[in-house]
Amino acid sequence: MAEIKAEPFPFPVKHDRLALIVIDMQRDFAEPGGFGASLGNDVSRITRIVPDVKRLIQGFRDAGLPVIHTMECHKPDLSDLPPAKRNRGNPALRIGDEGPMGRILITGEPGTEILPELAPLKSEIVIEKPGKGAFYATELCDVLQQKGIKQLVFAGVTTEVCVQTTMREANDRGYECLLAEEATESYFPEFKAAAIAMIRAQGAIVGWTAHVDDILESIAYA
Ligand code: C5J
Repeated sequence: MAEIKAEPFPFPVKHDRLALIVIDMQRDFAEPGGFGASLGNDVSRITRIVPDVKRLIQGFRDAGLPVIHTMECHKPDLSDLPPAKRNRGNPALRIGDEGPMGRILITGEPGTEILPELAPLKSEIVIEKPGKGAFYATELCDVLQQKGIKQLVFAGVTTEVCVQTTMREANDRGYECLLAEEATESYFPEFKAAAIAMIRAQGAIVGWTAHVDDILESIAYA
């Protein structure tokens, strides 16, 4: 059986069942003036992982494997935004407010878009999600079932919020999950480290973690 070098033990990869999920690599989380910055975060941490996310995406495309992108965003009338989410955190700009890149985290606004360097191909699926987890109130489950996907490699931001939430949702639905360590980031380095540790603890209780190079080497020979 093929394996990817991973922690806490090798990931038993089935290349014909594998997809990449790139979580929320949006301008609103990565650029000054966006939602992440309005919460007081240092967004330069997020832009630093772009080269690793890009080469992971390219590796999956070159191998002919599915790449799925997600975007955290809401309808312009905010009907899918619970007040509890909108009011949380006392940010300088709330979701739906007009900011320098358009309305914060609203579908179709410039700041909500995926970073241009990581833009989805027209043929790739983009899941718009109103929650932190990508399975909540989306078509992701149906998409994965239609494609026969059973294993998911995760990249994107932030490690301990939308990435970890989605990995836990996927794990509970029976998917084997592998987090690409250099292709995920948090505004808080200690939270990234803790998320990685808790994901792979207790015999991969949520999933595995691996280096981008080891994942790319495996899919190059798929
Ligand atoms: C957050 C995310 N952190 N994509 N969203 O609000 O992790």
